[in-house]
Amino acid sequence: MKILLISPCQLADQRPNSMDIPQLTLSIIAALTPPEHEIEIVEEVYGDTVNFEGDYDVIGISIMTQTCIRGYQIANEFRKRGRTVVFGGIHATSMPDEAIRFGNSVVIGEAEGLWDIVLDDIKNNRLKSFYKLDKLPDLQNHVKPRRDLIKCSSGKFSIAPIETTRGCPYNCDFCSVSRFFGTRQRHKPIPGIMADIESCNEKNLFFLDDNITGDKRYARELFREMIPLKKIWVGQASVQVAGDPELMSLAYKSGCRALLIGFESMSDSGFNQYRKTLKTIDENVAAVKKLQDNGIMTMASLIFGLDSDTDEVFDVAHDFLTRSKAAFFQACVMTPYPGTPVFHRLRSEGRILTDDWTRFDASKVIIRPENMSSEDLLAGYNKIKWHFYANKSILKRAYPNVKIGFYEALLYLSLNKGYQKKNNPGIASRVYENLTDQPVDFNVAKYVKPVLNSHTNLWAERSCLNSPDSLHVFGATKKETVGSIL
Ligand code: B12
Ligand code: SF4
Repeated sequence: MKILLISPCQLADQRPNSMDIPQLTLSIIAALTPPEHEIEIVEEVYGDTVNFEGDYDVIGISIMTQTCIRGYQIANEFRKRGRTVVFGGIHATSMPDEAIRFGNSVVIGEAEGLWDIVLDDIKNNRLKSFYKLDKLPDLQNHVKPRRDLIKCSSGKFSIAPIETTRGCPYNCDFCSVSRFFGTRQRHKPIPGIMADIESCNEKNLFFLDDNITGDKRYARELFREMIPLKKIWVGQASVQVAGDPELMSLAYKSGCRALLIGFESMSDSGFNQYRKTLKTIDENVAAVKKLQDNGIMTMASLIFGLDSDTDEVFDVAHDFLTRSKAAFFQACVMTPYPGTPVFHRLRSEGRILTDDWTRFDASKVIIRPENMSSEDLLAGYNKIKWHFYANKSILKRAYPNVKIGFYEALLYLSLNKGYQKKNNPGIASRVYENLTDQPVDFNVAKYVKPVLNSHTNLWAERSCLNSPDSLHVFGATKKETVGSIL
């Protein structure tokens, strides 16, 4: 069969600059595809165009919440032409009843162990609406991604995405990761990762893992093995890494130059709620400095609009960023992603202002916070980003970061200037709300109407309009059974 895999990109104004890191997802699905099939990949974010007239047998679309509407539009076009559409990805997993209205089938959760069955079922005309494994796949048998099918350069940088683990033990209530990938970290075997890295021509690597140092023993071994490869890499870790001098030193030697650290909350009660952060601002400042002393720059990731936040949170965050001289800053607005406890709480309290999924990108105010107005959240969010990426601030924060070396100085300056351009407050210039005559009922048909074709099953038509409760929770306590398909 001829298969087209698509990663859609929703908003026209996000296309050129929003994502500098290529996706690994579609190249993994391509690698899971039996060799008898022909595969093409389209990443809209890189300007690839979808050929709706192509003679494809199967269209696989990977959707995140903010890209799902575009994914549904693409699916409609293919279904008008009688093609078979299969959805997968974090949004399809969170909202399978929604996704099935636009596709012939939905893969809930990870594709390993399912994708070849889906293809076999399509070939034999017995495709089911939903496929889901009862247990998380074992990454010991992971496949080597089809890197020949993806682009690894964007703008000035050429960077290859690498995945070593899945799952996160922290289970933050606003995040879908531990609900999707489980609360226990699963690892890919290190020899396979080394072979994958060695096959990358790119000097620079990006580790997709939510917490590359989550399992310190595994991380130490991985970093030791990486030293002779002489790559440069960036990744994401929890702040606890700064408490382990040996791990920081090994990370640096293996090529680590910057880590995104999710500090998330800057308010006192938030510290308690999101335990992965250190207790006080002083401790967090000290952690960033320790990383700098070990040659590693920090991208501090903070979320604004948590229930524990008052408008004072912006001053606390500003103080933290100024004192720590963090190299980069990822400012997120609290976004209630479907399937998370925060979604249910805010929805039941009527605090989600829009059900337009395109606005769920963590950079737009779409909620009424508990302890400040939406307008104050927007103003504080815009201001703190603007201050951080002002020329004066870039200069003030430079020294401990650029002293690391020439390459690091270049990275510091180019990323800061890039983010300065991207973080123009104009981008998030208003609070996003539904029009007054449009209820926030999560009926996506307001934004894109499903097209029916001969494959559409009655169940999909009768199914409830949405079920944001449906994200399957894989917890450590869940009874693990042999994989079965719904
Ligand atoms: C790395 C990463 C990034 C990187 C790179 C993204 C990229 N190019 O891949 C960067 C930093 C650029 C980024 C940006 C953003 N990200 Co991000 N990112 C991640 C992260 C950490 C890993 C993604 C990944 O590659 N995972 C590994 C792959 C293999 O997993 P996967 O994509 O889920 O695919 C598997 C299954 O889902 C399934 N599958 C997926 N698609 C399909 C399709 C078919 C047909 C089938 C059968 C199966 C299938 O099979 C795959 C293999 O099992 C995730 C968290 C996470 N752990 O997933 C967040 C995550 C995906 N990001 C998130 C967000 C919000 C964003 C941003 C909006 C943040 C922002 N404000 O800028 C942007 C949006 C970018 C965009 N695409 O428009 C959220 C999405 C939430 C949601 N419900 O949509 C996540 C889940 C993080 C979170 N804490 O909630 N991100
Ligand atoms: S926000 Fe980060 S630490 Fe919290 S559950 Fe998500 S991935 Fe884990």
